[in-house]
Amino acid sequence: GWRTPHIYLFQDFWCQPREIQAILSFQRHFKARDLDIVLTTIPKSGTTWLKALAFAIANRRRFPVFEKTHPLLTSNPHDLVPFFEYKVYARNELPDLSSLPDPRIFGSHIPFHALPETIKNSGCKIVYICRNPFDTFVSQWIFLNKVKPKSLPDVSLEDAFEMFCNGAVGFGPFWAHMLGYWNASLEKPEKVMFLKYEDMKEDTPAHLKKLALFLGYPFTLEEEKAGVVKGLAELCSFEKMKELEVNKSGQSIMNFENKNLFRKAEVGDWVNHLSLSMEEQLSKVLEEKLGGSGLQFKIPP
Ligand code: PPS
Repeated sequence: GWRTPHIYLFQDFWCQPREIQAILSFQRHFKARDLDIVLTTIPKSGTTWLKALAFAIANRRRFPVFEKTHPLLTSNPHDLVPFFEYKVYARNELPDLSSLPDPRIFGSHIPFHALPETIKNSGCKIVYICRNPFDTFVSQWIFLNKVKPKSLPDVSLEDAFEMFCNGAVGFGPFWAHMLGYWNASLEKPEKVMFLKYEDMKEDTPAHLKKLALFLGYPFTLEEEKAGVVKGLAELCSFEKMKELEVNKSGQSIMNFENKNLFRKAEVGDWVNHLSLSMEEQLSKVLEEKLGGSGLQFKIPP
């Protein structure tokens, strides 16, 4: 019987067989440009948010933040910033990306070690957003049960948790995914930026300024005075995006409904789902796998 998702270890990370063709095509055929921006995440750690923020920042001359016709008001971020593996390379034909205007912005869940050399060797920027594994796990588990075929039974919290702690989760193990980008950002801070979901939530404007500077589109003092940083944060906020018509209906990633991308967006919601022994088990995994790396999470309580 079906209890847990069927995923396989491929190039040292876990994925579904249907994703492999597109991943290989992306690795073989993509040619990066110096002005490209590549946003990377493990699923459910803030991908949709980061896509919205980077799009709004890098395109704000073409699409001013306060304009009533801003694309983010009528399009889901995953349509404006496509995933390499779910959209760009997921078709039978190779895409023609040469005519796309700069800056081209793409997303990927692929771990750092599996990114094509062209991305690592060009001047393009990589931004990674990392979320604490407790909330990421809960968000993944709830999402999985929402989008799985109705004919299949729900995956239990216990089964999903065992897989997560063993590393068997899409694009994981999560610790290897995080450490790959964490170490890359320490080695090449001008190339790879490492953001944390919890920090971004705590002080969004400060992180937007850092992100804009890193991407090469720093906010001017004039913009700051005119409230552009704050306006941009509001445009991309969970509260704003969740209520947009396009995000209440419609589909962006494969056959998933956009509304499933917006749930609670809280830090620490995991306490409502995980038992004390689960908390202990996952804490132990974090200590074992991330201890000594310098990568830590601020999570209540
Ligand atoms: S995906 O499928 O990997 O692209 O999903 P991802 O966007 O990474 O993760 C979904 C979680 O992010 C929350 N979310 C947001 N947080 C802050 N700001 C904005 N704008 C935003 N949009 C989505 C979303 O609610 C999911 O987290 P949970 O904890 O499940 O609510």
